[in-house]
Amino acid sequence: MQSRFFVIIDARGAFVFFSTSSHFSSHLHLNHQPLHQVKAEMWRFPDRTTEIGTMINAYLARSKELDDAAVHLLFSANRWEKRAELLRELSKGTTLVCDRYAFSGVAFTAAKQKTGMGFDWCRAPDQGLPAPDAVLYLDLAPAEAEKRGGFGEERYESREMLSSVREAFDEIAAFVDGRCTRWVRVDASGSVEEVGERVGAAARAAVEAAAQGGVPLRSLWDGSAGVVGWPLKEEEKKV
Ligand code: FDM
Ligand code: MG
Repeated sequence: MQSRFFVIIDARGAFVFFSTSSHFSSHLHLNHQPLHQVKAEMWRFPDRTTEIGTMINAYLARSKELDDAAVHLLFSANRWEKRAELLRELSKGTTLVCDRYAFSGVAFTAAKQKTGMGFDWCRAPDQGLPAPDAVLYLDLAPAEAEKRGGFGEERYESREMLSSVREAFDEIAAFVDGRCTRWVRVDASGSVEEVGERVGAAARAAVEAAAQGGVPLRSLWDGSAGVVGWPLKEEEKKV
């Protein structure tokens, strides 16, 4: 079974669609239907469990102030510190479904509109990380997002910020779609069941398209084969 890599960008307060356990021999389920009998793992970024993730968590929870550029680099470093494990799982044939990735990194920092921190600057630190086969972007109007549970507790959860983030995502979509990944916009308005149906259909299509392709792992952001540290050496596959 060829391994695949997908990213979901979940609107704040949206629902959980995946009933994958974190064990790596679990099966990927979408909308409560087994999608494929594939070995799948659910990941998320930021990974708040590492030391870097602890700093990010404190920043998001507003208990710590950090420089905008520094925190952007921490989010990126949080992906880099998981790179070896991510590549190892892919080399073992595990399909990874990941909640947020570098696309959120670029969108949230670019949305701050700081001088000198445009899209090029925001993309730079993630250059060379593996690109996912597809991005499922769950799009929701900020006015709708704020009605959902838990909204407003963390940094960035304001209508103004999310409007700016949404515009940034449109630019990112235009830049990455067809270059290093496939960008699939999913309407995240409506009930749990409705959104679940849409995500299920989009994910099914993405998995099927990726399963046919035999496409090699590509790199952020240019789609080249230059993924840092890939393919793994024999001894790196073990660990
Ligand atoms: N976020 C997430 C960033 O600002 N940069 C990143 O690189 C990533 C992965 O952190 F507001 C933001 C996006 C969101 C917050 O929230 C994480 P969740 O609920 O854990 O996805
Ligand atoms: Mg989330």
